Amino acid sequence: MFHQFFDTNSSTLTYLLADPVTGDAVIIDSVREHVGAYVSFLQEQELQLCWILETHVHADHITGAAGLRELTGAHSAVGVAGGVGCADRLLEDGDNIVFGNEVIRVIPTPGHTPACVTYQWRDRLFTGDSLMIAGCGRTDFQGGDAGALYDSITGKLFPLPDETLVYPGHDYRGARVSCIGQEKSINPRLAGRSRQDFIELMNNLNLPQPRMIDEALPANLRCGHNEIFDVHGT
Ligand SMILES: N[C@@H](CCC(=O)N[C@@H](CS)C(=O)NCC(=O)O)C(=O)O
Ligand SMILES: [Fe+2]
Repeated sequence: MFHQFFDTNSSTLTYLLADPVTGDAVIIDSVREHVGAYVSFLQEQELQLCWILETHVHADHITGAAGLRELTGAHSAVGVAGGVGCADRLLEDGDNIVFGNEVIRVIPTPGHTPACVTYQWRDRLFTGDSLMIAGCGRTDFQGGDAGALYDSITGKLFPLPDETLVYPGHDYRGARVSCIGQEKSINPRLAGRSRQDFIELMNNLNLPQPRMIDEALPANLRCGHNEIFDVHGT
């Protein structure tokens, strides 16, 4: 079972996967403002949330991890390099996340941030801000590294079968899914570009900072808790 949610404010794509037999579910890249909607969906579909997964420490929205943990008892997980000590599990290369009879494999894809991971489940990839549809994550803050991103995309994602589906962490143009073959051939940031071309392009994007970065980064490093909660130690 598979469901895609969209947050219009940050253009974040959130994914809910579930084993239809056992009802065990995971959510990838939740957004705090939609925790109520996720919980209603889980209840309507009679699912139990097991894992709250992050593709990285987000700069543009606050994760729903804190609320989802409290309301569902699910465990949170994020790449080990993210410095999110409050997470229940810190993910490393090749780790498996099990829900019901389903397995997700963790593929580190650093570059947008050092702790970015891609989740592989069946025929699909949840690439976060590593590989986007006709784009990729920026590399100008949060320890971003254009060379590392090029190596992650071309070395770890592009070798996968062309028909592997690509579900990104954001889409700013209304697209919802792509595949490896399509991105390899027509992604304008990557197709036909050398590593050096890519680095030059990424280092000259001159994008404005995400609107919520000052609020989002510290909260996401606290698993979605804001400072007021932390002062009281909860
Ligand atoms: N206008 C958006 C910008 C968001 C943004 O910078 N997104 C990051 C991901 S956290 C990115 O990599 N964007 C890629 C791009 O715009 O090409 C906001 O303020 O939230
Ligand atoms: Fe991001």
